[in-house]
Amino acid sequence: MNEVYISLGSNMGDKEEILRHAVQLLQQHKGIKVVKLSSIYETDPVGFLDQEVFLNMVILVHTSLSAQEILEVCQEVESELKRVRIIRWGPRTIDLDILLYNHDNIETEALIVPHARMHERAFVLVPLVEIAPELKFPLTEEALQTMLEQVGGEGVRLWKVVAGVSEFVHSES
Ligand code: A4P
Ligand code: MG
Repeated sequence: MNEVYISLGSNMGDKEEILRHAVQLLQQHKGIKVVKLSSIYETDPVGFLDQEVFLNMVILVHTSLSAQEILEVCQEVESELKRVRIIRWGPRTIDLDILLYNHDNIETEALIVPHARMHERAFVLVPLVEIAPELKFPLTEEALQTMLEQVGGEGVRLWKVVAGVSEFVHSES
């Protein structure tokens, strides 16, 4: 069984419903079990600034799939949710990024894990540290908590506490 942390972000339409739908689609996959969800955070856009605020969260899944297979599933979920992307780092209905796959370092043409920019992004580190406070970054063995302290939590606000996986997946907003 592999432990995979995935970051979800949305800043178009009914963002909470889109996050919920993405988690539902992942959960429905027979090789994937969603085991933990962070709270949902409202976050100021990073990169391309002139766009709506995001809702971000991080989930932990247990899976029999390889990292490449998980990437493909994430991309299917993204296209299922009709992601429209015009500008790099610009608005998107949903973006799924693989943050960590076990403690592995992966570098292929399609996939870099740990995610290349996760260590500098409060919108990733705040929810990740919430559900995995003990975790260390695979490349440096630095505590994620320490990395978060260096980045600071600016622009990331707690928006909604999520009760649990089944409550989140089955409730309606
Ligand atoms: N790829 C490589 N490594 C990975 C990985 N670990 N997980 C490749 C997922 N994909 C990975 O991604 C482009 C390619 O990255 C994929 O084909 C895959 O093979 P994409 O999702 O199609 O493109 P993108 O989303 O525009 O780029 P990227 O790099 O995912 O964007 P970022 O860097 O994730 O930035 N501000 C806030 N507050 N909240 C956000 O969620 N998100 C972004 C997106 C910018 N600003 C944001 C947020
Ligand atoms: Mg992406």
